[in-house]
Amino acid sequence: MLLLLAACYQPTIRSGAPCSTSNECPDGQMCIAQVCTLGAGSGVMPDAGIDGTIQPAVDTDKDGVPDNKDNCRDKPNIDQADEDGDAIGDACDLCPQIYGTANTDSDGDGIGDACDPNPGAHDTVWLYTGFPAGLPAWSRSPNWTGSTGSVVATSGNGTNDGDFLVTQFPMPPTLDNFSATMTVTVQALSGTASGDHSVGLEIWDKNANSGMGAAIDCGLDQKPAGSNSILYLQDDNTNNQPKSAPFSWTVNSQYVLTMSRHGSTYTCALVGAGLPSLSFTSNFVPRDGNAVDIWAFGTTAQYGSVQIAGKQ
Ligand SMILES: [Ca+2]
Ligand SMILES: [Ca+2]
Ligand SMILES: [Ca+2]
Ligand SMILES: [Ca+2]
Repeated sequence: MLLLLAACYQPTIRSGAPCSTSNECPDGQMCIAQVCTLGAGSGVMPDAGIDGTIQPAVDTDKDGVPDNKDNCRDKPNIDQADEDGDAIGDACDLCPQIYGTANTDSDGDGIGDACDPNPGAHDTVWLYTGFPAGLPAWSRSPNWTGSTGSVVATSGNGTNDGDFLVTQFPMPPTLDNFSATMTVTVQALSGTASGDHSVGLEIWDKNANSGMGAAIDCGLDQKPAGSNSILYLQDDNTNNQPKSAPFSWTVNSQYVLTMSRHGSTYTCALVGAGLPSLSFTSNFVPRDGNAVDIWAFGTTAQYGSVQIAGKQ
């Protein structure tokens, strides 16, 4: 008798529940106006067990996102953030800013080879943010706004213009070997047409802590009317030894820019095959856990993420 009852029992998931984030519903229901409605839909969230009953969807990391939709099944990441859009969530992407890299990690420190500041030594991520809550409470100039997943600076290019946001990370034992990487999209050239337009990363100097001039800049720059488009590395403190390489950058394209320091050698590079890289040595000493900022000059620039990693 019990067997007969079990065979006849065919529970139905009630309709009227909200659809999933990807507009899916249980089998037999359709997502209409974000509500699961009885119909001919073929949802995938619950799975039919071998006895015909409806089983809850598997959610290994219990973050509320079923495994068949979770871009990081073993780490809770309800936001499903994926900065580089390669379908590997930031929470488990060994290079969250670099699209499609093989997720290999030769030194096993949790930082992928393609973005490891010291590929043969153990490093830690001092800071990673995809700006999930918009503008963080960091030191900055006035002209910043934020929204979920990015921040934007709108800067002029006069004598007193230029906008910066100081990234903040826990002070490590040494700042000898580290790299800072950001994703940036210039949305518009702003300021005067006759002035420079640029974006970049900057490392502030510990011993010349007197303002924006006391730093080393790594950035993209265009002279008036879009001419002389370059990647450049420059010691601002003494305005000397500038290095540059031609690079024809444009608005509304996303770039990944990285600046590293290994001992007294500074390197500025665009991430990607065949893209330019520049290096020089300097006696600059990064000052502390506020050593790095991102900045804009004569541009409206959107920053999607910043990562700073180095030796412990
Ligand atoms: Ca997850
Ligand atoms: Ca990713
Ligand atoms: Ca590594
Ligand atoms: Ca490493």
